[in-house]
Amino acid sequence: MIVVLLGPPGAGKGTQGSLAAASQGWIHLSTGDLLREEVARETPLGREARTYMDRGDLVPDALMVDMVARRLREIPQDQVLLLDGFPRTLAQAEALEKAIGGGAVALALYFHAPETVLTARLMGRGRSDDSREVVERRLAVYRETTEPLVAWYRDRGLLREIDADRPVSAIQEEMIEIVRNMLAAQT
Ligand code: B4P
Repeated sequence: MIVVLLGPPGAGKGTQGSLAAASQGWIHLSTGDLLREEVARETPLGREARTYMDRGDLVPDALMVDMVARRLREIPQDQVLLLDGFPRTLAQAEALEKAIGGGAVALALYFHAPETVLTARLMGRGRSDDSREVVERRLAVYRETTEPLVAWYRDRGLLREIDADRPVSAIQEEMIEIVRNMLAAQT
């Protein structure tokens, strides 16, 4: 069962995804983490991706779709997969449906928080793409390119909204409950 983690940079998708995977035995696949690994290993994909990430831009869809499709083929379908940071564009969402078949995404969890909160969190994290200028660019790219996915998943009846401007543990509790309820409904 695939659960898409959706939301702006800094909403805490990575934080929540890795905590839930550790406590529930679910799989957490973060495209941001995968890309940072490729960058650290200086692979051809990593070298190309880095130029986009350092500016706060999205890595081109073709590269992302290839990378994710390869990983998805390795994951058993009876596992809960928390897909973090993908899809980030409508083209990626459509490619995902094509790769795994319509209906395979069971839920899209939309983590949202005010921009002032997001900016403060990202500036405090200190990653190389967390300078003020790059953070502002990433938020603008999010509004333009990724936010339309909220309506796309809502129209399909898959969206659940989570207020991400709360303590990590409260968000985690709600997230786990939503996913467990979906699992129970499917069995
Ligand atoms: P990502 O790695 O996905 O990073 P993110 O969206 O900035 O962070 P996230 O929402 O996961 O927040 P986090 O838990 O870290 O993307 C990085 C880059 O990779 C993109 O800009 C893009 O270039 C590229 N990329 C990735 N996927 C792509 C795709 N599909 N297509 C194209 N390009 C792609 O939390 C942030 C901070 O807040 C942390 O310091 C955390 O400790 C803190 N925090 C979290 N929850 C909190 C809470 N409840 N209260 C207080 N602090 C909290």
